[in-house]
Amino acid sequence: MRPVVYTMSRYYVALITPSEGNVVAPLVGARLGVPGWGCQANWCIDMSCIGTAGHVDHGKSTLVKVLTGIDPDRLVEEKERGMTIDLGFAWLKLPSGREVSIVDVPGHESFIKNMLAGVGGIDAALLVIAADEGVMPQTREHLAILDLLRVRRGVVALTKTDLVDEEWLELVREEIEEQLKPTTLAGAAIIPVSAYTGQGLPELLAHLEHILDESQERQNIARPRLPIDRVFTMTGFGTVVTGTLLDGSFTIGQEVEVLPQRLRTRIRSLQTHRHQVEVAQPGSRVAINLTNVSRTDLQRGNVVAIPKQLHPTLLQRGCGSLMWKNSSPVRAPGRSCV
Ligand SMILES: Nc1nc2c(ncn2[C@@H]2O[C@H](COP(=O)(O)OP(=O)(O)OP(=O)(O)O)[C@@H](O)[C@H]2O)c(=O)[nH]1
Ligand SMILES: [Mg+2]
Repeated sequence: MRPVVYTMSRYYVALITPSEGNVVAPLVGARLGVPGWGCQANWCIDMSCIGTAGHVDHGKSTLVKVLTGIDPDRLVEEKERGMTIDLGFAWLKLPSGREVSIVDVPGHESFIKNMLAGVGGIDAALLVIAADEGVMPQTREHLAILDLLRVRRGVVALTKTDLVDEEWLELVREEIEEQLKPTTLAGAAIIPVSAYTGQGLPELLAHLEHILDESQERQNIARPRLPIDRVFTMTGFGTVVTGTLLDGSFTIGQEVEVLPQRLRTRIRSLQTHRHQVEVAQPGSRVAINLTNVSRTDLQRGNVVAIPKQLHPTLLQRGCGSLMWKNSSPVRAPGRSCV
């Protein structure tokens, strides 16, 4: 069961859910009823989602662009400032033909909330560390967040290798291994790459394939949840929301509700990687065109679900870990329950 991170002003709390059936939806606090009631648990061949992580300017977006051919920096302001501000999205086909979504996050500390919104539903992390700078504050912070979220699959892209020599590369590699040791990504492969020369990119792709093959299949308990990470209006279509789909599938024409507002609406159309689909699968990046709701009624953090399956609440019992900003997660012995 994936924990949920609440962001507060100076620290993060990951709530580890106390039983299989209870899920706290980001920013909402929604309680899912007793597990297994009225639905058959089953497992399905999944789509996978990878999230980038790493310090500002370490080359995350450039790497995503060379791997996928899609520029994840889509805002004018991002182009002007030469940095990622909000989440970016891309996808690629791995050598086996498996399609994988990539969520590209900003590295600047001012946009850490956007980073948190992006890594909630990922299967594996692509931690990008520039070889010339090595481990930096947001490398540590992003790593600590991945650790709190129990992201156990990941690979380190040690990028910008065209700027350093072999001796330096070895020193940085040792430093990274040390940083990874106390985290869920301990022992993760470190692959030297350069987005400029193309060095190491085939090895990186092969390794991503390997860790996704090993990862657990996505759960389908017929209780789909889509934490919204983007809302926009498309001329001629209306309101569209996007997110990573968890725990079930959505179908065109299905009635859904948006929480916590409890707005009833219907799915007019569904897209994954810009292709129309009839059914959106758990683990996939999904864009949902919703009927009869306005863009201004919705915001990031709202959750699309099946009517009456999730109940918004402000209280949730659970166990958590506390992480002070720019430090490693601090765990109370046996975890703290609130
Ligand atoms: N020499 C060299 N420069 C690179 C490489 N990859 C990226 N860069 C440069 O590093 C700078 C930052 O790259 P970005 O991809 O924007 O970095 P980022 O990690 O996405 O930055 P934020 O999203 O703002 O955190 C840009 O000027 C890139 O051209 C590389 O492999 N080699
Ligand atoms: Mg970027």
